[in-house]
Amino acid sequence: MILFVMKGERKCHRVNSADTKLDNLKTRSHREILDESGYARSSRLIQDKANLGIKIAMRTCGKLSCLDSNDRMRTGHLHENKEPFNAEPPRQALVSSYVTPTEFFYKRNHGPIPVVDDIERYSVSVVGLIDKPKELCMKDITNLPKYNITATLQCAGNRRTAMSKTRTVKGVGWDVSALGNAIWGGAKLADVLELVGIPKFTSMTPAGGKHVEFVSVDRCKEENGGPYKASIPLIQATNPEADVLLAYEMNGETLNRDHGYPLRVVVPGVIGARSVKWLDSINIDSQVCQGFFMQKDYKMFPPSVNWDNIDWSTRRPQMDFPVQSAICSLEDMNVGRNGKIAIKGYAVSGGGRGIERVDISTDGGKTWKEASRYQKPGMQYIADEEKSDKWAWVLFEAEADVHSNTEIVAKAVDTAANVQPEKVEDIWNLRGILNTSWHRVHVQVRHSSM
Ligand SMILES: Nc1nc2c(c(=O)[nH]1)N[C@H]1C(S)=C(S)[C@@H](COP(=O)(O)O)O[C@H]1N2
Ligand SMILES: [Mo]
Repeated sequence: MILFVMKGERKCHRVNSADTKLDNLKTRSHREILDESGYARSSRLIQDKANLGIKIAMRTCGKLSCLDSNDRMRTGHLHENKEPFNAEPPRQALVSSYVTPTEFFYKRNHGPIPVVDDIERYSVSVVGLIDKPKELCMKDITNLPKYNITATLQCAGNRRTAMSKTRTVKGVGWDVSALGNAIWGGAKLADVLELVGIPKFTSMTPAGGKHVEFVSVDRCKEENGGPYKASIPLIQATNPEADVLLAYEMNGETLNRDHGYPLRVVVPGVIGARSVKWLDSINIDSQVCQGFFMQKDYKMFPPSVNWDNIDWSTRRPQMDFPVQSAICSLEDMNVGRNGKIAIKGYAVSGGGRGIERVDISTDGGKTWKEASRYQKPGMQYIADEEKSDKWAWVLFEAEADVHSNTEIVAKAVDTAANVQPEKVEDIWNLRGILNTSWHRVHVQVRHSSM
């Protein structure tokens, strides 16, 4: 199995809290560090919570993203050779297990990855349209009942590269692996909000709060150096069945820096962009978050909208993910021998809708047969069943007899009978999001000469 697809080398040295001398940095907002490869590293104090004196250091790099606590994965992924750090695993590795090992879980960042190292003094401020704003420390959160929720996180830009072949789109080029399925451990947001006096199933606070905004520690250029942020409706946040988590664990281990240490939001069934990492504060607001990634990005436009006529205010921020599937056992182009080939991949839908069916065609979409589906080994997957993980992907498997050059296609159907659209052209949009068109791979058969 080929696990490593390198697109560029990254060298960084660690800057830990001892090196950065946070206290000295208080007076200087910026300090440059040159590493052995000559790249300018900036170690910046990005936050000093006024009343608590909480310090969070963030590293930024001149040209390359920095390595972090889990250096191993930085060399184990296909990645973009640019900042910020984005990575996805090779297709084959992605579906080799139901739960995606953390090192194979895609990484999507809009700014440099922050270091939050003073965990004793770390806290989440809960502010806004509530009676009593509060600072919650890690203990307050870990003392709440802990839930392990298996949920697939998928970037809205997954499969963007294929969409850009129709017409150019703006955004990071992703193959089919900008998603992963993890077991997230943490407190339910509904329980956390109860700590600040917001009861379960609240759609509006007495002061008029209807949205829960998550504000992070990291800084992005799209926000003009401000923090990454996003919001979800209060009714979703206070519904324990929606399983929105403040997660401090991923796959049974402490969340690592790439994925949001020490605390991140996980909004199951919704595009990855709303699952804010490195949570800094929660703001109860009367309106939807006005941040860049809610208002000027991650919105779905029709194919007729281009950069000259776009009016961002005409569309709502994308939330639920539509039904998606992709074949992972084959690349876009394959040369194989006459005979049987294995077709394996994933299917997933948003909003907690299960996968009802995965159809496979070995003749470019003329005829179809159903693939078998599974989640946990030895347990039959049935969409909608209690035992099935409703927020998680379903892996599928089929076998095909291929005797001539052909196109193999996959399309999934969810429990609401939503089907993936046939053609990418029909759903093309200038930001290249939500490419959920039928996934096609080409197989060229080489007939052996006896
Ligand atoms: N603070 C912060 N949270 C963030 C982002 C970010 O850049 N900063 N990226 C978002 C996007 S677009 C996605 S798809 C997911 C990716 O999560 P992962 O890196 O853990 O896979 O995180 C989301 N949360
Ligand atoms: Mo994303």
